[in-house]
Amino acid sequence: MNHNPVLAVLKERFGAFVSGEELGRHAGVSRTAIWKRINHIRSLGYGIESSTRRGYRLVKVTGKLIPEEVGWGLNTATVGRSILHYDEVASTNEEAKRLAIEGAEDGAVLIAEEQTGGRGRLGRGWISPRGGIWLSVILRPRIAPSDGPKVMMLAASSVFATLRSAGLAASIKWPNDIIVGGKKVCGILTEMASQPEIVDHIIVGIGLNANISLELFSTDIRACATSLEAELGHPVERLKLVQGLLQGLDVRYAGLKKGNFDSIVGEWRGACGTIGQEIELSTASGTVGGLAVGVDGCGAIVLRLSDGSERAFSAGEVTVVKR
Ligand code: BT5
Repeated sequence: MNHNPVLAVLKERFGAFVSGEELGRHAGVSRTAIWKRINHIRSLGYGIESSTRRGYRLVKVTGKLIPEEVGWGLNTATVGRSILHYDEVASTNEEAKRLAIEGAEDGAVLIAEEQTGGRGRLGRGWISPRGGIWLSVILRPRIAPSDGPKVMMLAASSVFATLRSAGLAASIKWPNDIIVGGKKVCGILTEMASQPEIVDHIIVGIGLNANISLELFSTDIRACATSLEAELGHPVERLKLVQGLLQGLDVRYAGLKKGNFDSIVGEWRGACGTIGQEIELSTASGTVGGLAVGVDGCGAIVLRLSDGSERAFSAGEVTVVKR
């Protein structure tokens, strides 16, 4: 997915000079036209040195999650077929919704370095400074709206698997928080638009606190949030994480399209640290306690109450009761 042959050659030969003539040959343009291309690549944040005699050499790659980086070597069928990058945007989910309505393709990905109006669930906000991974994926599965929650589950499992392969002991907290070291490192916001019988599109918004200093959070948020950098004690390679995540989403999305719902629910359940625990659930109408025995087909949590009855709750904040 690299539409920039000049950049491709410079990357392959990182640190070595490549003549303008050779670059021109790869790009199918004249040696003099290369100058313009080089300036464009510089504007993407790459460091390129030039020498009249020897040509150009790449000395610094961009640290940004631009399509030229994320798409490079990405081996997916659907997710990431098109990638859009924003240096700053209000919310990638908002932007994705707009593009989905305009007909954006299945699997389109939007990534921002920073969000100024990041959104959480139920009208809450999401703090999204530079250093994090803020992205949305537009999915168009041909499924019934009642199967929509499986998309939320496959997204959480993808983040879970990505973090596990990065060596982090992650777990999922119902409904869809990813927890590391007892604190929230990632939140997911899925938003669905559908006809009565069939889904039109689902926006999967993923906010992962990658290289974020916890000082940027208010004391309230700091009490329950963490970042990968804080947990590991060193910055993470965002590019690798994003590519792993998109790959993970792609595989699971292919499964969903084939109707492999059981394996999606099964994987999510296995990763969910909430199921099997005594919890307290605070809902709009009060707090209930019980044993979390599972989730129903709508993604609602099923609690076994003290009288032995079971009840499903579709929203609420979970606190695990320490015994
Ligand atoms: C979520 O909401 O966890 C869903 C967050 C989804 C964010 C992504 S980023 C890309 C895409 N574009 C968007 O605009 N959104 C998505 P919720 O469970 O409602 O959690 C929100 C609450 O978590 C807030 O009220 C804060 O208390 C807290 N919070 C805010 N920013 C946080 C952060 N960066 N890390 C951890 N907690 C945070």
